[in-house]
Amino acid sequence: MKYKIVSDSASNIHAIENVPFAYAPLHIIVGEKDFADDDSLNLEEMEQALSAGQKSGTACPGIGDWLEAFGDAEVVFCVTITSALSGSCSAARAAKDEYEEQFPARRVHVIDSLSAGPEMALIIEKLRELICSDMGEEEILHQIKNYTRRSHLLFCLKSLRNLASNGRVSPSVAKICEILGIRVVGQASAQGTLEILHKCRGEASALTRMVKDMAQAGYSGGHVSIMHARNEEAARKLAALIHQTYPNSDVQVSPTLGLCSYYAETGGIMLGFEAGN
Ligand code: X90
Repeated sequence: MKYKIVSDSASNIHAIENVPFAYAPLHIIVGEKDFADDDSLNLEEMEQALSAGQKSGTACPGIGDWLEAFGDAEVVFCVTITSALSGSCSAARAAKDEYEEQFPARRVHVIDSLSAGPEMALIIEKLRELICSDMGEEEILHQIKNYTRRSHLLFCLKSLRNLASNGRVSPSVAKICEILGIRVVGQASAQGTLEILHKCRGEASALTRMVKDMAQAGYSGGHVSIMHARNEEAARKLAALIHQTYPNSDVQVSPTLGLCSYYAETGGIMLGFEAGN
C-alpha cells in the first residue's frame, strides 16, 4: 500500500523520514503582502512587515492546495489544525471527497488534530511509526484515534493580540496580557478551542506551572515536542524542567514557522506531549 502523510503548515513540519510527506501551506497576509508558510518564507521579513503595524490576517489552504499535497497517494493520512479555529479541516474534507470521487480506489483519512503546532507534530510522528511498523490501514486508524485522545497541547503566551484581532479569542481575554510581565498559560480544549488556564507573573513561574499541568493531564514520560517563537532559552529551560521530573522523557525543541509564529507571537511557547495509556 502506498501511504502518505499530509498536514497543513500549522504542524511546523516540512519533511519527515522514511514515509512520503507533503504539507499544504497556510498564508499570513500583512498589508498587501502575502507570505506563504512554506520553504520560501523569510520569517524576518514577515516579522518586519508585522512590526510596521499594518493590518494582518491569515488564510487556510484551499481545496486545490490539499489536492496537490495528496499527489497520487493510494492512502493519505491528513492531519489538520483544529477545525474550531480554522477552515483548513473543512477544506481538507472537501478535497478528500473530490479525490475519492475522482480516484475510487484511493482513500483520504482526515484527522482533525483539535490542536496546532507540536501536538500535530506528535500525531505525524506517531503515524510515521505506525506506517513503518507495517501495520494495516484500519489498525493505523484505530491506533491514531487512541493516540489523539492522549496527546495534549499547552502553551505560554506573552501576547494574544493577533489571536484577538483575528477573532480567535475574545478581546477581553486578550487584555489579560496587556499587564506587563504577565504570561498566559492555556491549553487546546477537548473541543479544539483555545482555553486559558492561568495568568502567571513572569516566565519562570509559567514554565513551572506548565510542568504541573502536564502531570495533571497524565504525563508520565514519553514524547514531548516544544516549539518556540524566538524563545529558545525558555524552550530549553522547559525541556530541562521536564527532564528533571521525568528522566525517561524524550523532548524535542524546535522553532515555530510562519503560521504559529504569527499567532504565538514573539516569546510564545507551545508544548505538545502524550499522556499515559
Ligand atoms: O485558517 C486560518 O487562517 C488559521 C487560523 C489559526 C488560528 C489559531 C492558530 C494558533 C497557533 C497559538 C497558540 C496555541 C493555541 C492552540 C489552540 C488550539 C498557535
